[in-house]
Amino acid sequence: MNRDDVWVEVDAITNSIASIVETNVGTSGAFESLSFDGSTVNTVVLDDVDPVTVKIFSVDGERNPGEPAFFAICIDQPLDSPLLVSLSTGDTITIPTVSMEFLYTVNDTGSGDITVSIVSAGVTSKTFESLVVSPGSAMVTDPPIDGDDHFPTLDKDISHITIYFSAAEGSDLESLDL
Ligand SMILES: [Ca+2]
Repeated sequence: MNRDDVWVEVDAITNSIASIVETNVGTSGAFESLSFDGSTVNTVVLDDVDPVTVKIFSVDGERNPGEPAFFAICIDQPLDSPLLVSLSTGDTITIPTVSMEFLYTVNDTGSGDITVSIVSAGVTSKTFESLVVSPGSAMVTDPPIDGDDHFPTLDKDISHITIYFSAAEGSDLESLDL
């Protein structure tokens, strides 16, 4: 029968009269003859739609070259079944029963932005009434967009550099042309 849950059900209520007992049988006011129809009746119950949302986001939206990229895959409500989530990296992670998130790390030793997307999500043997994937992908940028914990990159051709430095008083060496 229909339950107010997130899973699709197609059951029906089935019932029939099994027996009847007349308490005043044989006395005044009782039926002269009482019988019943014991055939089965079916009442199909329509399911409702309770959506579940799964999403991915970056725990820290940026990283330095060589550092891991951290993501979290979350659902908006705990489920009574483990949720299997396939990712664009080829990995499949499992959000355990009653849990609402899974921390996912890409141990990429190279450089460049890393985007991870949710390819599919589902549970074994049951179907969601409605499964929403939003947002379905997240990105960790490399190099970081902001922050001062990294060296700036040079984007111009440098043909001449002058280095200035402090010199001991009395010294006539104040700059060095390269
Ligand atoms: Ca249901």
